[in-house]
Amino acid sequence: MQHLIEKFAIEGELESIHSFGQGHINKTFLVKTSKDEYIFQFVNSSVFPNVDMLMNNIAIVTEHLKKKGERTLEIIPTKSGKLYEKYGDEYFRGYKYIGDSVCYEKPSSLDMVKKTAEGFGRFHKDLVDIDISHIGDVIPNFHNTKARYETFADIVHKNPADRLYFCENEVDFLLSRKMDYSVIVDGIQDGDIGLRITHNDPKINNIVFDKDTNEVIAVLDLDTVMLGSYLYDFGDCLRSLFTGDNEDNFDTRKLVADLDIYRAFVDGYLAEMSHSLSRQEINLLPFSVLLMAEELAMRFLGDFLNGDVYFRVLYSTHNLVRARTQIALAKSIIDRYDELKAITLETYRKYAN
Ligand code: ADP
Ligand code: GN1
Ligand code: MG
Repeated sequence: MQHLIEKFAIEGELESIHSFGQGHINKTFLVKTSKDEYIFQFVNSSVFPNVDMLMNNIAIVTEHLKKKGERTLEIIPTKSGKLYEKYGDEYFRGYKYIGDSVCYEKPSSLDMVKKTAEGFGRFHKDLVDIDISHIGDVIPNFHNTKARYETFADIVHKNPADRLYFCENEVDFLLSRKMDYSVIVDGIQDGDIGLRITHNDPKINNIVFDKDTNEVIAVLDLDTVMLGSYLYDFGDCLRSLFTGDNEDNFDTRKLVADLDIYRAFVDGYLAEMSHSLSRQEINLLPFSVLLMAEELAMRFLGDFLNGDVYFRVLYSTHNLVRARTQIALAKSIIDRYDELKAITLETYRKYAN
């Protein structure tokens, strides 16, 4: 790795390399030199086959954010000016480490939930006028839930790893929600829902906060930035805030769609975005959380049935446990749907004038 890192335009002498962060996809390292600190990552090339397109997207988006006065990721090019270095089958890239920052796996207060929502809301707002003509589709159909359903139903039918026996109830639940999967995809096709540049992996651990003031410094993990719907980011972020670090937990009985978390998030998001959303998008905010929980449940369960080829797993039923968490959350959202809707409209009215 030392040899690889020295191909990049870093300043100072290399002092240490440590494994860093807890993502499911990339391998991340904190690298210290005598002068500065950096983040280096092996980009998972089976998840992201077109690293050229991915790095190009990040370069365009970070340039745009910088022009808006935001702090953002700063790519460290190689000494020969490339945005990444190929190493065997893997791709290696570097960023400046955003110092005096802290990153959380889950929120410790409602204020932090609100700030997370404002952070992603501002990210959406800043990118509303970006030129999209050079931004590529890094993972086609990433949040196309209709397509996710077709893939899932096909895996269930083929049962490739012979594991269907372990999860028949979970499969039945997800297949029974088919009516949900076309709502946003069809809305985009009909033009009721805008196609925008979105983050597509909007978790609290993809934001860095100031270690002293706890204000949002920057949005990270821009690998999946591409065209999508604001609803995907809204729903996916809340989905992950509801599960916190219980995504891998065996005990789903206590998992609920917490109304205070929802209220704080909607408040933060609409503070930035209330004037940029259509009526249809506002109405679908609570639905988007349900949809993202169902979509991720299909992805985890599909991967379990496939024999664990996508998400990094630590034991053989890991993806099944993760899918059960998302299903428990989806059921709680269905139970509390009227309350979530009321909170959405009440908050919207607060910002609409
Ligand atoms: P993954 O795709 O695997 O989630 P991330 O790009 O999110 O990888 O990086 C993993 C973690 O590393 C982040 O959650 C964050 O804590 C930290 N991190 C990544 N880039 C930076 C950076 N430039 N400055 C500070 N911390 C960073
Ligand atoms: C993956 O990289 P990470 O761990 O933040 C996944 C997301 C899922 C998440 C579930 C590119 O995100 O879509 O929501 O796991 N990212 C990709 O924990 O598939
Ligand atoms: Mg991440």
